[in-house]
Amino acid sequence: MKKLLITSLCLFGLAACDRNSDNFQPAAEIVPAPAPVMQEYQIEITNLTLAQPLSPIALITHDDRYRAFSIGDVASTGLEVLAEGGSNVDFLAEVDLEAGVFSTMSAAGPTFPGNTEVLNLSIEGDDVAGMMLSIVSMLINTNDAITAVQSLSIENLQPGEMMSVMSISYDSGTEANTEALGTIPGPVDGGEGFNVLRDDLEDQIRGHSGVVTVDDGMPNSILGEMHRWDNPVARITITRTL
Ligand SMILES: [Ca+2]
Ligand SMILES: [Ca+2]
Repeated sequence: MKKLLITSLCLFGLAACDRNSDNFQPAAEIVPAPAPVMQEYQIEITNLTLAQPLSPIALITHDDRYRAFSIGDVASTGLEVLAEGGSNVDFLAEVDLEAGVFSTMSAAGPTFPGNTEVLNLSIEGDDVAGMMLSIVSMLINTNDAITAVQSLSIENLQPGEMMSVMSISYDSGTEANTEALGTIPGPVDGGEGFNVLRDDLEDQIRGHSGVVTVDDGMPNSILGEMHRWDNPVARITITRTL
């Protein structure tokens, strides 16, 4: 009996050993996820005008499927709100829904003449192929003038390198340039800003012809010669810092 019992235990033991061997799993090795590769950029926007504060800068990263606008376009409602009143909230909400848009950002406040707004952009991922920047802002002592940089490629910018471009002005075409009291949201007037109907005649985005002002014979203009500008409106410097 003893012998049989020993054999039986031995068989059981072998079986148990085999089973344990089959199921043996080494403790899972915990491999930390690789840290994301980051590209970092500093974007400086300098207001070159004498007396045209720029509304909070709207910054968009995207690829070639997106374009903020083209000459001859009818401005979207969001762009009309930005161009007449200076708020970029509706514009960026529209942009966020567009194909090819990676990110949107707004400056916290206006950029006053001579001042420089600094925005910092971090892009997560190991590839910036096709990456572009667009920037839109209103000249707020106007009826509906904007300045913009469109589809600026940053894909070849290496760490430590910088590039600089100038932005010109556009008429959003959503309001006649009456320069009249009550129609301009900037500090020269404190007027209404956005109005979907007011003097909405042209409905076509064009290069801006500039302002006339009371100093150059437009009697009802609340603007003076200080509010004129010659292009460019802003200098945009992009430095890749990482
Ligand atoms: Ca206009
Ligand atoms: Ca309008």
